[in-house]
Amino acid sequence: MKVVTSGSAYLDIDAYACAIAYAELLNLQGIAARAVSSGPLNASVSKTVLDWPVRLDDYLPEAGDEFVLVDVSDYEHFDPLVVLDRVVEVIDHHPGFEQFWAQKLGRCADIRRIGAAATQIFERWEASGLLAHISEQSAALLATAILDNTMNFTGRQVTEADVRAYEALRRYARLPKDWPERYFLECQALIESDLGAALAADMKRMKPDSGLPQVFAQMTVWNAQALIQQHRQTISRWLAAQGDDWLLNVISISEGRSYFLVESVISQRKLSDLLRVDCQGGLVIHERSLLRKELMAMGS
Ligand SMILES: [Mn+2]
Repeated sequence: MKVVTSGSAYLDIDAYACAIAYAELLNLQGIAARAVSSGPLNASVSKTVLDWPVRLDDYLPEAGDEFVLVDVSDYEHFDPLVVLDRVVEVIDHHPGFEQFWAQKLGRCADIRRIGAAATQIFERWEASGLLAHISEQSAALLATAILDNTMNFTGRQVTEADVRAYEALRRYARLPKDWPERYFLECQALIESDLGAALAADMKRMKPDSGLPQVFAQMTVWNAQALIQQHRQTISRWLAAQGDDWLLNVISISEGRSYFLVESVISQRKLSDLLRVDCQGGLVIHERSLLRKELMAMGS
C-alpha cells in the first residue's frame, strides 16, 4: 500500500487536497493508495469543504507500506506515522530540503518554488492522461488549495502554472465564478467567531534586537477593512494583554494590501523607522501585502 500523507502539526487545505487527490490518481492507475493523516485540520479546511462528500482514509500503515509525502519535505515535521526509510516520493513547494531528497530519491523528489503543491498534483493528473476522470471533489479540493496557498493569486510565489491549474480544475470542479470570495469570506467568518484563537494561532515573539515590535501577530482575511472596523477594540485589547509593544499585520486578500494595527507609541516608532510611514492613529494601510517574514528581513 502507498500511504499519501503530509506534515505533523496540522493539515491545511493544500496538504489535505494533495493527499486525497493524489491517492485518487494512484488508485485509478492501479496502484493501491490511501490518503492518511494523524494531524488535525486547520481553519483553511472550511465548513463547506468539509461538507463535500470526500474524506481522508481511515487506515493505519502496516509493515511493508510505502510513503508519499505531499506539501512537506522537512523530515523533522512530517506525520509521525511515516517511516523515513520507506518514503518513495516527495511532492512539495517548501524550500530547504531539496538536496537531501534529490540524493535519496533522485527524480522521485519533486520540490519546486510554486504557489501550491496542489498545482504539482494537478500536473500529475494531466501527465497521466486521466484528468477527464478526476472526481468533482478532488478537483474542487485542489482548486481551493491553490486559491488558499496563493492568497487568490496575490502571493509572492504564484506562477503561471498555478493560474493554469486553477482554471482547468475550476471547470472539472464546477465551482461557481464567485467561489474565491465565498471561500475566503467563510474562512474570515470563522476567524471572526473566535478572534483570540486566530490571533494566538499566528503570533510570534520577536527578538529584542529585531527592530520590530516584540509581539507580532498576523492574520489573512478577505476584507481587512471590514474586520478592523468591526473588531478593532477586541483585537487591540487581546494584543495589549500580551505586552505593550505589539503589531498586527492583517493581509487583505481582496485588495492585495496589508493593514497594520499598531497602537502604542513605542511600536509605532519601530514601524515608522522600518516603513518610513506615519503611524499616528494606529492604523497603517500598505499598498501591497507584506508578510511578516518580509518585514523581518527588512528589520535585520
Ligand atoms: Mn502548500
